[in-house]
Amino acid sequence: MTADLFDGFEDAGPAREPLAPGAALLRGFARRHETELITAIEAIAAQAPFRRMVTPGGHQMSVAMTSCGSFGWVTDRSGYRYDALDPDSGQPWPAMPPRFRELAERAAGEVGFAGFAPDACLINRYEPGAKMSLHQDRDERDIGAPIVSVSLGLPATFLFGGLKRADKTQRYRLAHGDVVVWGGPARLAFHGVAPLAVGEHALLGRQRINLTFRRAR
Ligand code: MD3
Ligand code: FE
Repeated sequence: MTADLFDGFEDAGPAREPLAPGAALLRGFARRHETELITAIEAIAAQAPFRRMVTPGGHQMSVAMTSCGSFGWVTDRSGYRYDALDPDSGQPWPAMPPRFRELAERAAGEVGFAGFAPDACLINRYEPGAKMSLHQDRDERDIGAPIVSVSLGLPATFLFGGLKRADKTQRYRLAHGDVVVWGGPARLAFHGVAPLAVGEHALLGRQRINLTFRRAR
C-alpha cells in the first residue's frame, strides 16, 4: 500500500466504504443536494437534450446521454471522443454548474484526491431495461485524475471488474444519492451497469440518472 492515495481509508466511517484500492463509495453523499441536482439536470437537458447515441460498431445505446462542462463525451460511427461542441446543436455544452463541480471536488477530496477539477460531466439516463456493457473509460487525457459518479433515482446494479475484460466482476447496488470515487488502480477497471429494473422513484419516476465527473483534457 502506498502513500496518500489510501490514507482516506484510515478513518473510514460507516458512510465511506472502500470498494477497491483507489475506489470508495460515499453512501448518500449527494442526497441533501437532490433537488438542486435534479433542477440543474432539467435545465441542462432543456439546452442539450438526452439522446441515444450510436457506437462506432453501429449499435444504438440503450442509455440516453447528455453532458455539461467544457467538454462532452460523444460517440458516433467515427468513434468516441470528448468534444467542446454538442454535435446535435453545434453549440458548446451547457456550463457545469459551480455546485456540481464543488460536490465532485469535495467527494474526491474525501477519498484522497485533493484538487480534482473536472472539465466534463457526462449525464446518463437509464429507463427500465437500459444497461451499460462492460467497458473501460480511457478517453480522458489524464488517467491520474479520478472519476466521480453520482447516482440519482432508481437503484442499479453496478458491475465492477478488473483490468482485463474477462476478470471476475463484483456487484454493488448504487442507490439515490450515492457517490463513488474511482481513482488510482481502480481508474482503468472494467465496469458496467446491469439492465435497470422497473420501479418508481419518488423524485425521478421510472428512471435512473448518473452523473460522472471527469478530467477529460
Ligand atoms: C469505475 N457510467 O459513464 S458510473 C460511464 O452508472 C459509466 O452510468 C456508469 O460507466 C453509470 O462511463 C457507471 C461509475 C463509474 C464510472 C466510471 C468508472 C465507475 C468507474 C471508471 C473506472 C472505474
Ligand atoms: Fe464508464
